[in-house]
Amino acid sequence: MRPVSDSARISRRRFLIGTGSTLGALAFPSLATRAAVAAGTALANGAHVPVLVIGSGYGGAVAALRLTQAGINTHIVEMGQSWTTPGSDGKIFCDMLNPDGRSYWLRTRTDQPVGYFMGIDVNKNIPRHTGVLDSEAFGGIRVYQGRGIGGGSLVNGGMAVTPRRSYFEEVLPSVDSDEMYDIYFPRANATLGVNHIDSAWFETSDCYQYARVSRMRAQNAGFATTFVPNVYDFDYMKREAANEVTRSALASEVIYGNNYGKKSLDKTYLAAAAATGRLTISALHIVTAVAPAFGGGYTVDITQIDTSGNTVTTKTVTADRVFFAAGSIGTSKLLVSMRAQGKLPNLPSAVGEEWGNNGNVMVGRAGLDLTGSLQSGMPTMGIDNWADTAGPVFAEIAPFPAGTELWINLYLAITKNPNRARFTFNSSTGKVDLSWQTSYAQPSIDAARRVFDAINKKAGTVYRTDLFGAYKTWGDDFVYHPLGGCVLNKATDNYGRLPGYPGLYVMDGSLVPGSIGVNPFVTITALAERNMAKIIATDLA
Ligand code: FAE
Repeated sequence: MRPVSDSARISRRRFLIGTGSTLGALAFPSLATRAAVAAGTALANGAHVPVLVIGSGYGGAVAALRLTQAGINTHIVEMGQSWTTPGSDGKIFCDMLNPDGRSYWLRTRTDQPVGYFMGIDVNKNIPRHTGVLDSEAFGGIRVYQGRGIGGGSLVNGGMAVTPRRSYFEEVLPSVDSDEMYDIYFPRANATLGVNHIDSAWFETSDCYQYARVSRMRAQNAGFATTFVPNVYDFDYMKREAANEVTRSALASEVIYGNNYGKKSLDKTYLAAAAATGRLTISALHIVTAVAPAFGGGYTVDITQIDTSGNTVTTKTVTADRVFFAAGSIGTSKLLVSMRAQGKLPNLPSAVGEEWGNNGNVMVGRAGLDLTGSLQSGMPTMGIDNWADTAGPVFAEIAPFPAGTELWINLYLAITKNPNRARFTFNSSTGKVDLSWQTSYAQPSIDAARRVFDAINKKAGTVYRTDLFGAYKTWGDDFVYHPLGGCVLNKATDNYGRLPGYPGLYVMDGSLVPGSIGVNPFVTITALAERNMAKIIATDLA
């Protein structure tokens, strides 16, 4: 298989999407930056499809592209909405500073990752809507996830990092790393549209002042820094800075979506899949159950919702094959509850195990360094202390795009945290619990301290203790990088097939056992490319 061409990647293809009765026929958006949607027909009750993909994030988008290119009609069922229609302000997504109903998934109040300032809760009341960022709460952790056609690609910071080979081999020893680094990582990077910042521009642009001062402080304390590639179009960002185009990354757009500049999956993998004419998508459709069907294939129960989260109708369809790509949380929850409820009773005991937070912990430093009132929402630099065996850390230098000078240096540290949690079905609530406890973040804090204590000491600066609560230094109770729960070669075979259930596959971040040492979407994409190549060649030939 070959990667899609550049023109396929960046052209605005039309999705065939079933939006159900709630959205009706959608007009072609006036904004030329988002993929267009032609109203189609959502899956009808009783319908049969050859392949049903649950979720339209990285795993689902790779599956959809490679299946449709192989000539197979594919239907994606996505619980979030399509993000193609501008709101009353003419924009599809709201920015970080002015969150409205578009920001959060079915909440009446925002739940910002950095939710405090000077120790005061800065969250805002918002209308309840199927917004783009979900903050899903379990007992000991809140898990941020993207909702909508494009999944996490809609909300994330676009950092596109190929993991260190030695750590990849440690985490996924059953995978042929030659193949990954020769074929599938390059294929994923090319198809995602990964690009690099112009380093000369970086050195002079106001919007990366925050990254330059954090680099300077890290280097002064003896730490190495590295540029990080991104799927945000850096040429577009340059033109934003020059006031030639509408601002997005430079207009505090991140975590609630980007209106311009970011090559989210709806403009890359999903656009290319739609261009084959073999992809259809049902948005605002939540898969609630999967079970073997009489006579072969699987029945899939679906709840269709409106944009307020109310049930519109329920449907049961059948599919010859089902790809679980609902993300680490979504896939694990579905499979664990199907096993407990006797719908997929033979799933292995490894399903639901080995969930981790990629060692995520967030922290801010205060000082007198000017970090800039204009900050690009797209991070492009990291502090690399992974070689420190006493506490490996790769810390993304994160923006704090408040539109005013706040002297805040913010970081998302990715650490090697050995703690893992388990999903279990709770028969009294009918929900799936996750056993992670906030105290499990301690190894991450300890590792991050090895970097930031040293930086603070050298710079004469201190931790901010006001951003994650009153007198709370560490953002240790939420995660951007959920991984695991259905680990490759343990819960599935070595290519994502679920044992005992021919035609059921897992294709997302749940395959990666809890940690990958860098921001994870390139790994999830490349692993899905590898697995799909095998599955198409052997199961679907
Ligand atoms: P994901 O992209 O979450 O897609 C799953 C899809 O399934 C979603 O669209 C769901 O709405 C849908 N779904 C779930 N349950 C159901 C159901 N029952 N029925 C129908 N649909 C369902 O999964 N990673 C990086 O590499 N670089 C970054 O810079 C970065 N920044 C981030 C910033 C934020 C704020 C967040 C939240 C995440 C960030 N990530 C970043 C993580 C990255 O987005 C994440 O690892 C991937 O999106 C996971 O890909 P999956 O395909 O596993």
